[in-house]
Formats: sequence, C-alpha cells, structure tokens
Amino acid sequence: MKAYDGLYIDGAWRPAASTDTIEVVNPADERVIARVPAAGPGDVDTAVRAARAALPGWAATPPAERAARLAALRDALAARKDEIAETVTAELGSPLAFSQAVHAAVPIAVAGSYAELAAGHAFEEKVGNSTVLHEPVGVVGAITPWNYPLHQIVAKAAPALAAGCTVVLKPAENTPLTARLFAEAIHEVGLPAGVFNLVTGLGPVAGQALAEHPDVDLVSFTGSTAVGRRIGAVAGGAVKRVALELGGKSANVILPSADLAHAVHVGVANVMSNSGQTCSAWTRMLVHRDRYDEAVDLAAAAAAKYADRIGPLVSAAQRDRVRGHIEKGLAEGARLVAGGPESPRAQGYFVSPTVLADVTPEMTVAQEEIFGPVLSVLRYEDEEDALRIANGTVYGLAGAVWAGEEAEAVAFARRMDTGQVDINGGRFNPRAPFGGYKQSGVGRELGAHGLAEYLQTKSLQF
Ligand code: TXE
Repeated sequence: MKAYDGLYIDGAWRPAASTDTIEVVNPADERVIARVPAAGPGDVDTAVRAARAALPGWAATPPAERAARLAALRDALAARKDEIAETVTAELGSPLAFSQAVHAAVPIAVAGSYAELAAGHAFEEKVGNSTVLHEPVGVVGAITPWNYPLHQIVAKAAPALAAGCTVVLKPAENTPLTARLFAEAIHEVGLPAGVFNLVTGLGPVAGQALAEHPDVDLVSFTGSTAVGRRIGAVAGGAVKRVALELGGKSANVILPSADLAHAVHVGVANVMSNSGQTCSAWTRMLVHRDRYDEAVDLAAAAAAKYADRIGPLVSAAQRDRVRGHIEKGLAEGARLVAGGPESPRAQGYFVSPTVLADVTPEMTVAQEEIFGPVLSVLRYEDEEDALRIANGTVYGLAGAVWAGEEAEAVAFARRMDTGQVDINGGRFNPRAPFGGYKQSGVGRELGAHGLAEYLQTKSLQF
C-alpha cells in the first residue's frame, strides 16, 4: 500500500492542510492499494489562488507556445502509457488490454489533437469593421468522474490550457492515482507554476468548495445528473460559466434493412465495454417486432461471451446500484435472457453481463441510467414508433442507427434528440464534439467546440 501526502499546487507537491485521507481500493480484489489526501476547503482555496496568480502570464503566453507545451504533454503521457494503463487497471479494475487500448491511448490522442488544434486556431478574427478576440475564460474548476479516469481529465484540461485558462482539478475519489500521474506529466513538461493544480478529495467537500469558490470562473463537471444539477444551480447563482456532461440512456436503433447479426454484435460489445460504465453506452437496443426474437437470442449469446472478459464495477456501491436496477427491471416485467443480479464471483465488485428482453419504454430500466453491463432490448412497430421510443427519455447524449444504406440511417439520425449518433457502427473521432441534448448536459467537449467552452469573446469596433 502506498501512502501519498501531497497535493499538486503551484508547481510542486505540497502536504495537504487537511489531515483527512481517502483509501483507494482495487475493485477486482477489494484490497486497499493506496491512500491519498482528502483536501479540505482551505486546500482548495490555496489551489485556486495559485491558479488565479498564474492566469495573467499563461493567458498572455502566445497560443503557439501553449500548443507546444500541449504537444510535450502528449509526449509525456505517451512515455507513461504502460504506467497509465496499469494504474487505471489497479484503481478501476478494467482488464489491462482495455486500459492500454482505451484508457491510455484515447487521452493521448485527445491531448495530441488539442496540441494541433491550438497551433492552428484563430484566437482573433475580423468581422466587418470589428476584430473579435477569443480570450480565456479564466480559472477553471474541473470536476471529473472515475469511469474513464484520464480521458475525463484530458478532455477538460487540454482545451482549457490550450485556451489560456488555468486549472484546478478535483478528480473522482475512486481514481486519484491516474490523476496524480497526469500531474506528474504536467510537472515534467514544465508548465509555469500554478497553471495546473490537483486537489484530490471528496465530492461534497473538495468538489463543492471548488464549484462554489468565487474565484473560479468556469466549472466543468462530468458526473451524475443529480450532482450536475446542484453545480448548475451554484454556477447560475454566481453567474459563472458552467459545462456539464451528465448521464445518458442512448438508443441503438436497428432499422429493418440493417445487418441484424452485425448490429447486435457491435451493440452488445458497446454496452459491455468498460463494464457498462460509459455515459454514451447504447443501453437500449430497439428492434423491429418481426426480428425481435432473433435479436434477443443473438444478444443473449453475445453477452454470455463477456462473462469472463469484463472487469468489475468501480465500487461496492456501484455494484449494488446496478444489481438493484436489474432486480427492478425483473419486478416490472422484463425477461432475463443473460446474466442476472446474483454475484458471479466471491471477490471483487463484479456483475454478470446482463440482457433484459420484453422491456417496454416506460420501465425504469428503459428510463434511468444503470451504468453497468446491462442491455435492455425493446420492440418497435414501425419507424415512427422507433423514433418516439428513442427520443422518449430525459437524456440525449449519444445513440446509434443501423440500416442497409447509410442515407437511411442518417435520415433517422437527423430526427433524434441527441448529441452524437454513430451511423452503422461509427468510429471514435477525437475532434468531433461530444455532449448532451436535454438533461444529458450543457456544453460540448473535444475538438474546436470543446475549445470554445474555455473562451470568451471580446469585440473591438473600428
Ligand atoms: O457520481 P458523482 P458517482 C452517473 C452514473 C453513476 C452515477 C453515480 O449513472 O451510476 O452517476 O456515480 C464529484 N459537489 N455517472 O456517485 O457523485 C465526485 O467527487 C461537487 C455518469 O460516482 O456525480 C466526482 O469527482 N462535486 C458519469 C464527480 O463529482 C461533487 C460518470 C462525479 O461523481 C459533489 C460518473 C458535490 N456535491 C457517474 N458530489 C458520466 N456522465 O460519464 C460528488 N462530486
């Protein structure tokens, strides 16, 4: 067990003023692997002051130089890719191959994309007789979740730093070790002291103090809708900028002309990925009634193959929440065709890959985010019915459409109330905007749209 006593503030690891600590648990074997400081409001204040003091210098640094630092950061992360993967596996429990291919590789790609984007971005533009300046918003309070520990950090820190903002990060309490690695990479790159600061701590203590701090100009939060709502209220009250990436209940719409076996196969893989702990997961599979039984059989068989392949959930609380959802689904009339609420292993926070059939749109499992390896398969009558079901939740984060012809899928996707749709499978694009319609959030991450979140405009009239 490793015990760390430092927070990364003003360019150095400094002992926390708070004596509280957080135990980091490996969810695969339930062992305590490390202890980190749980920052108090005083520590958060110290970090915010450092970020405020560093702001004028970093904001005035030429964008090309900021971009060069981001390129160096990408390289520093790439040099640590094995350590990143091992650390994520230790604190999140994901299989090492997945940690390497996704948890390490994706944020390195995102950091690289921001290095390129910042280098070519027009921070000034001419509009008629005006010059519009795109200036940094200021001090950013970033609050991140544990499901993609490094990606969530990089998706906020990289555009904020590219924009010329300074950052105080409060990562999830379950996954602070990956955040420490990120701070080490930042330190190695030699960013000016105070430009990036890390305070590990509890959400209701350190997270709340950061969101409420009067000297934080923008709060960027990813997490549950319940906490997002509170942060939105705090930011609204203080009239400060806010970006919220919240939950999802995305629909995977398989139109009758689609290759059903392929669509079901990829759809199940999508839901089981990261043990279902993905806000954009396609957790509702929508299938035409004529092919419904076939799809359910295919989904059950596909899910069973993941039984020995998926990792645990992040915590006992998360496992229990997911089991509760499965039980509620069965109580409301869903039919279990794979997995179930019973624990598949004696140790670790595992949940079996689960498929629920005969799910109807109003059931709780079809409305609420489960955040576990649970797929609901719903039946639709015709395309209008499919659209009504797809759009019939409070969320609108992502989704998928499958059809024989791309144009048919695109025509359907245009009518979906959601922020991102994969057409016939799709491919991750680190430059495509990601974010929610409806209660899935406010603002966008990734690419130029993600950068814009951290900029404010000033116009000079001539
Ligand atoms: O989230 P929390 P939890 C959803 C998912 C999951 C559920 C609960 O459905 O089952 O949320 O997960 C910090 N002020 N998502 O409990 O609590 C917290 O410390 C300020 C979707 O882990 O929202 C952490 O850093 N901050 C999701 C972050 O908020 C506070 C990813 C997220 O934790 C706070 C994760 C407070 N009062 C969960 N309370 C996604 N959109 O990807 C907590 N935090």
